[in-house]
Amino acid sequence: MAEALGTLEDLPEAYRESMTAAGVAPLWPMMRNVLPHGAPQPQTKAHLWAFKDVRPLLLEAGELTPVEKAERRVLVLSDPGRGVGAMQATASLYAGLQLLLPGETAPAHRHTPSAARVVVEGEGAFTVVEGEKLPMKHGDVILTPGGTWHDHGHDGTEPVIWLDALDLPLFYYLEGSYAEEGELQARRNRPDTSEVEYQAAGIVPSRSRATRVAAAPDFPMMRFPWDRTETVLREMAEASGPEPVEIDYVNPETGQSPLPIMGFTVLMIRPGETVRPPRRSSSAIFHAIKGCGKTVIDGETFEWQAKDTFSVPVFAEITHSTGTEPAFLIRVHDGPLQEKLGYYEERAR
Ligand code: GTQ
Repeated sequence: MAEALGTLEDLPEAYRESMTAAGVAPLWPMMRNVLPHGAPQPQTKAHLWAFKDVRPLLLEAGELTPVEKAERRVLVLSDPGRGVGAMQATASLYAGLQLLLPGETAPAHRHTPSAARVVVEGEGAFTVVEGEKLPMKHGDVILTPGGTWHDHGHDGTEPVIWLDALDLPLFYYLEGSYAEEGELQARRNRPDTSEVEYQAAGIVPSRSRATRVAAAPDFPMMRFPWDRTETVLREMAEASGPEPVEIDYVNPETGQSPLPIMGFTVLMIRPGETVRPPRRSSSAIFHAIKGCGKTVIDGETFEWQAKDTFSVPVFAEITHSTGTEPAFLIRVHDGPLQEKLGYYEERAR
């Protein structure tokens, strides 16, 4: 067992002042902060944002702030471990709820961070990414990869709300976050690739054509429609044993995560089922697409309903359960980033 390390107070006042004047600081009082033993000590605090609480505030923002004054009309889900106003829900993940009213347009821009949207409420909105028009239906996951032009529009009659997840905190930390503004994009006159080339598993365009089909070649499929995900999950639940029913969204050309930093899974919790995932080095944002249930996170119980969102810190011990109806939880996580950095880890419990 290592000895307790020296503290700042152990050092003579005059020496501390001389260090400060020289612009240096001793490592050893901070050693266990920057390199804690065994596992990280996250600043992130698990939190649930109930849709019923945020929705009225978002609709009020629709009256108070025209989209022209907002560019993106978003209420950011701030990690309570960092305080309201923090532009992050976990260390690496930003989450916000965005409102677009009928007839509004959120202008075209592109930025270094990547984004993904999960449609929460309302019909008729769409996102255009590199000219590809992606319809936004309830539960759909829509990608806007870093560097791609994107604008949002709305042809429907009711407000549309979606959850934004971005890898923005990392880019900001790296001093690599910036945006450019552009003109609204001309739209390709065809359905998005999820409705054509990538509508069925195991079928992809022949390689020579693949690059010509995609609006953004590294991101051949930028919309993951909800309906067929639910169908697959329900059929997996019927056909499989007691193991948890969970799917990953992947780039259909590579089988890898569809974005470089963020990954996406959908978990179906069967009626009466309890799911105990391993402790993971990744942090996550969960969003309930359908159903209700509860999740115990490091001993704290969060009861959630459809359309609620909650955050989970790194290495948390979590247990999900549900009542008499199946529930569907999407999980946005930073596992792909951690895989690339070579430290993604799961610990059995
Ligand atoms: O819709 O492009 O929540 O650029 C934050 C930054 C949404 C967007 C956010 C963004 C967007």
